Amino acid sequence: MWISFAGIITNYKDVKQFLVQKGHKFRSDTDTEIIAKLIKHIHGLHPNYSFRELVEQVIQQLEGAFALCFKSMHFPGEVVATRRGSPLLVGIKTKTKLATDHIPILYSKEHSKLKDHRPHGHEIPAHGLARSQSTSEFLPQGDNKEVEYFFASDASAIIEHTDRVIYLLDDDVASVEKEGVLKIHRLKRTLEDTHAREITTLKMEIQQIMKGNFSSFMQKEIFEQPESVVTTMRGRINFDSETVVLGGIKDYIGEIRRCRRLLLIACGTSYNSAIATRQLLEELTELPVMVDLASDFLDRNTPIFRDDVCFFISQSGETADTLMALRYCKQRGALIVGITNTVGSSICRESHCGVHINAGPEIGVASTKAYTSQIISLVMFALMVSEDRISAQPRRSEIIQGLRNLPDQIKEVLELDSKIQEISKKVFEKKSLLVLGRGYNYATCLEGALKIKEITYMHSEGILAGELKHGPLALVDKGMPIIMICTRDNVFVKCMNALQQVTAREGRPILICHKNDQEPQKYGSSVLEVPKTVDCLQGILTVIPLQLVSYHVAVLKGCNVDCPRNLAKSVTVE
Ligand code: G6Q
Repeated sequence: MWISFAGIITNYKDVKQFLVQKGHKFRSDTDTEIIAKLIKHIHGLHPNYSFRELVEQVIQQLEGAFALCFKSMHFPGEVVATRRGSPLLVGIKTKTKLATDHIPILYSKEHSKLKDHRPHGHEIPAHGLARSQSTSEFLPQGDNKEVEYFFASDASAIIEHTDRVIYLLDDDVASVEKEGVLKIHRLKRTLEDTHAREITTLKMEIQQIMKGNFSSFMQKEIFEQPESVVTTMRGRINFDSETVVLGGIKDYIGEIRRCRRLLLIACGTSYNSAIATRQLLEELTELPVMVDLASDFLDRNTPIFRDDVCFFISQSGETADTLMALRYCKQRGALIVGITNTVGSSICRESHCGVHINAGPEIGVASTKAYTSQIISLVMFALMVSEDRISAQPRRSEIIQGLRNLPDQIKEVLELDSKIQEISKKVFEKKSLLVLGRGYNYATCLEGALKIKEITYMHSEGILAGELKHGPLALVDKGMPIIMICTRDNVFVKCMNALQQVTAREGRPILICHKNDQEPQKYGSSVLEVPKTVDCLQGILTVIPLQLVSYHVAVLKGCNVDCPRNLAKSVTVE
């Protein structure tokens, strides 16, 4: 038995105990092994079951989140794959066009009821399909019937082979049988089911998932930001007429304007993008805005109302906590808005409406370009909601022009790379690094510290400068490395105050400030000058030096930049 497994089986101890009682011996303590033993056990009890039926029996016994792909010497030439809670897609490669762009679902319960009376293999196709769709025939047109199938968690793994994919849903069981025909089964029919899975054409280019001249995907993705912010805005902002249209949300804008409050729910970097935009959302929508970490939101059983609008921000669109929070809010009747980077992801499919951030595939575990594109997507949302408010027009206009200049300003910030590399040499052997700021730059502190922690394994904390005197100031002395963000906005004076408190305790921070701004510079041990933009966009320009600091420190420490220890790109378990 060959099994490819991603995810976690939460009841594996119970299953293992059951199998041990039945006489099975285990070589490891992994949840993968119980799956192999369980299928063997069921095969022993039901030797006539097909490979697909065995897998269906197995998944009924499993709890948790998983994507599984099976091959067995008992069923040569066959593959069976299934998912629950973890992403899984099937890539299809053919020489000629396929006969259909949908594949119907076959319902196994009906099949098993009727199979005694029908020849083997004649499953009952789904009802409710157009005649052209009601076929399980999934072969290419013409003489060349050759088909190759690819099973993967992420489209970037297969894009070099094919751009045609089917995204499987929870509990779909896809089987490729001997004759090379792909079928998708489900155990039972539900009302919500669409009875067919669509074949989607990916818009991803191969070079998007290649490292090119960069040493890691993270470095490539940091340097892609002048382009990724443009693709996020493309077709959505008209810089001349100063209008913004988000196609995935426009039909819901009236409902959103009438809502009780906006809730922004996410994890990690995606949560930081919500912090980065909360103030602007409050200002332009004039609505109360709550920002929550998905895990904490669920722990609190937070009250949700039918007239709430809940945003779920997620690069992967598969993060378990975020997805569960989405389902929690949906059950309570709130409007669900998904902000994701992954077309076809669970969050994408389960939202009522949403925005694809279009940052392109992000492969490095540490999120970089997705963060800046998430901020831009939320800013565009705020601009769209406030379009009919006359008093907001000057503010909207300055933000839209700020967005227009952003790509060039990002390029300017990226030119600081070699200076940042030199600064990183001074801090990479230290134990800790504090990042201080306030206002719109507070999110940058949180995000910068998160980047440093996750890829350099160095302790780092993002601290709101207003909180300094309530505790963190005790950490400050001449040996404590500090990065401080001090840009000219409505909290500049307060930031200068915090800076002086730090220097009075012999702290010599590395400063991120505006170009040619002499006042803060005299207090810094080193200075990183960034171009000035509108306050609510400044965080995009101040976070990039911190992304680069984390990158260079990780390289200097010999860490694996793209795959930091203990972390995964899609966190599909609680
Ligand atoms: C940060 C990480 C991580 C990520 C969360 C949420 O660098 O990538 O913090 O942001 O795990 O992931 P999603 O955005 O995919 O929901």
